[in-house]
Amino acid sequence: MNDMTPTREQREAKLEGMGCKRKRVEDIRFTQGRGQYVDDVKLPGMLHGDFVRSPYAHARVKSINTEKALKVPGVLAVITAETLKTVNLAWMPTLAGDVQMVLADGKVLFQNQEVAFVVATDRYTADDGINAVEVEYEQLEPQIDPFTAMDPGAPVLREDLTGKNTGAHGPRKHHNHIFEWTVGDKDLTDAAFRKADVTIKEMISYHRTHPSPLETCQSLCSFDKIKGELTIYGTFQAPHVVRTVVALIAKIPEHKIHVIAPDIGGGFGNKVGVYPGYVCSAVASIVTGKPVKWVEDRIENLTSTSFARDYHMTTEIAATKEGKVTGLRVHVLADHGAFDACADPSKWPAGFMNIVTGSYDFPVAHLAVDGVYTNKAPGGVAYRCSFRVTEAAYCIERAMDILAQKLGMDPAELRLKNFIKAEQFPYQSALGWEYDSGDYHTAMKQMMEKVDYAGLRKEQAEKREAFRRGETREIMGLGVSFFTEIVGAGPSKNCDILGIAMFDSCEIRLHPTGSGVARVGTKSQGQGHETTWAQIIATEIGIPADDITVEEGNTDTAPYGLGTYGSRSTPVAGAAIAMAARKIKAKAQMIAAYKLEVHEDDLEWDIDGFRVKGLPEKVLGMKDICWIAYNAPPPGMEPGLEAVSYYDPPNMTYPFGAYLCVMDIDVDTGVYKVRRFYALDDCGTRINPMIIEGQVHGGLTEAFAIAMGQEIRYDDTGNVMSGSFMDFFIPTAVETPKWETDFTVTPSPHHPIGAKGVGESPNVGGVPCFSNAVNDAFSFLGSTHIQMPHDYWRNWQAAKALGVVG
Ligand code: MCN
Ligand code: CUM
Repeated sequence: MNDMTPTREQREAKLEGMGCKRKRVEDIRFTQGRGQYVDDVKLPGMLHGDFVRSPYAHARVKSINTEKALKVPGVLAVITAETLKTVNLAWMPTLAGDVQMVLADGKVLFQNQEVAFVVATDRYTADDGINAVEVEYEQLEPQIDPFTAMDPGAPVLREDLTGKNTGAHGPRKHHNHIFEWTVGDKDLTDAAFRKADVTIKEMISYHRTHPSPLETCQSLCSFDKIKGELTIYGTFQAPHVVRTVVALIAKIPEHKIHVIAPDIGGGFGNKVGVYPGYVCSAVASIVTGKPVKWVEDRIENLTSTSFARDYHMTTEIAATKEGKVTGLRVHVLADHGAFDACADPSKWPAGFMNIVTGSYDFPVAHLAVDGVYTNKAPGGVAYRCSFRVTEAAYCIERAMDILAQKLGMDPAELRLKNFIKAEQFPYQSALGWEYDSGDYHTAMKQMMEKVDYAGLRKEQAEKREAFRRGETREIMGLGVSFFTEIVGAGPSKNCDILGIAMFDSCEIRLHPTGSGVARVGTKSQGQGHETTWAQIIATEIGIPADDITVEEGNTDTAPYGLGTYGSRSTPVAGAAIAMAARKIKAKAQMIAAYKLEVHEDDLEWDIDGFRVKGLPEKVLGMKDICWIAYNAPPPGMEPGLEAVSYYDPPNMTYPFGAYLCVMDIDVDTGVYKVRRFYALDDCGTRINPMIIEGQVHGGLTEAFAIAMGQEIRYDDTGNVMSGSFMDFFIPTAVETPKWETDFTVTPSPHHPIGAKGVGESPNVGGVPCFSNAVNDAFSFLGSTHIQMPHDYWRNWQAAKALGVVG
């Protein structure tokens, strides 16, 4: 061996495979302003469309007069529901089995609903056209409060559903009822409550909020009349699904539809749903024969596209006096707005809310969810939610604290007492899930040790005494949260979107000189897939990550996949990538065996190639194998080195984490300070620790925003009170706390590389952690549950209600 031969460590390092903090390759273009977003795409002769929107939450549309608008120089068309009816597109199916107006058809059902689409030579002219469209409305009584939506005298919102007593998810109890979904054993649960030593009951609300990505939703459609082909550029988290749905609805053959999701400036779930803008820009292109672009502004994004949460959860826990939980009963009132446009796998009207038993060994549980219509924007689920896991985690984590308070137990101790034990995995939950793996006690204890939990509790006790003595006006809260996520939708046996099974895919093609391209069915919106997917391949087949280009988002080139949301990319596509790589490796092994003149079984894999067992000098590197595969394959073998894998996972993956927040609140002003925030995440095998840390930082910042101030609010008549960043809290670096991150590793037993998702975990675990910190701070003054968001004003209100400020 001469001095130039790289060591094993050097060979390994060169790959930048799994476990490496590889720098984000996409950032080379993003940080230089060279990203290519939808609004950067400019096609010849392109027109611009924009919406006339409703000022009212509930009104009859008596007439729409477009005459004056059409006379505005530069305005080429005004599309209304009447126009859309000629192509059968006035209404569109939602992802939740409901239908939704594309443009107001006889009625408007929420403020800022799309009423007409004005197409003009530029955006400003379109706006002039909007101002010239005359709409006559007759105001109707709005239904804003979900709690009275099913009252006998509540106004009828959805006239199109008149006489329909059954919806997509079963019987409807009232004209504003969407569905009732129940899971679990009611009789056994009721019995557990009758026998319980201790019970708690609380209405825990997770308010309405919005993901508000930096880049709003947008599309650019171009219909080629000669070829009969439709090209759609759009901010799509799931481009293939868009193509299939367009093919089914517009009756254009699927191969004549080209969907391209270029760079996306943040999705956070906002870009899963289908919006009227997409449909209108496509129809407008067909009508005008020109490409038509639609770009939302911030107000439109915040007030009309997919909101998140809006779950009101009446939660009860039964327990023994020693603090062992014996039953959980939850009823949810879900406010879905005007149309049920929730983005969940079809069979799950309330997503994976039935993970509400959390990390605890509940012998029995029962969950019932009622969805109702109100005069608010439709949507639901979006915002780092893992399909309602955020709501479930908030519900159970708040409830466990309330139980601890009632029992006079420490909240961390109560959790340790009730955790599912490591030896119980795979664990069958009372509400029907099989948790694949976990080690909760180790994670919790690591957290408690790292933060000196006992020391913090001691300090808190002293501060409480000082507060009682009148020596300080500051109260201290310790927020504990422990969450279990369920990500990786999903096994096609229980997960589909509009009948499309939720597998994912990867195609890898290696080139003769030892580099290659990997095309994947997912679509990054900032998660760094171009970086991490290449790392999986690097480790699997020994080609440096830098030599692999990763492509996503073009339905003409990428294999069919279901896209990126629900932290499914690593659990599902990550597995497809490893499996495709393994197919390549299997062929490479045959080539190596032939070349090295041994039997395949006599070879072993070694970092970046094969070597003959017991003969470490007899090696053939992967780069050489690539050349041979094309230029001198073994007799009878097809040339080339490529593979494709479609992966249908056997189960979801179950990441988890232990978080702690230390907060100080000044009761006289309500001003809080996050003194410390510690987040331990376990997402199984870690592909890129730096990217994971970035995901956790981002998710915690969003959790902080939601728990501590962010809210989409409506007044009694349905006016949106938080339609811009003046009123909707977006934390900047100034407000954002410092994050301490940590981890344990419990690999998923069924995933080819043992990885679980992580993108949504910090939001799922973060919100209850902040909220528990605020509630813990106030608890010694006699409160049990203070509703989010915990902004300064509400903290001060809470202090006032507890009688500690005048
Ligand atoms: N990762 C890893 N090791 C693991 C798990 C994940 O290195 N064990 C890496 C992955 O390779 C990937 C990233 O972490 O680069 C996120 O992976 P994953 O958890 O699989 O989540 P997805 O890629 O499916 O992303 C979706 C998730 C969701 S649903 C929302 S919402 C969200 C989030 O990601 N939106 C985001 N994070 C976001 N981050 C940015 N910057 N922008 C968004 O819009
Ligand atoms: Cu639910 S927000 Mo993400 O799944 O795109």
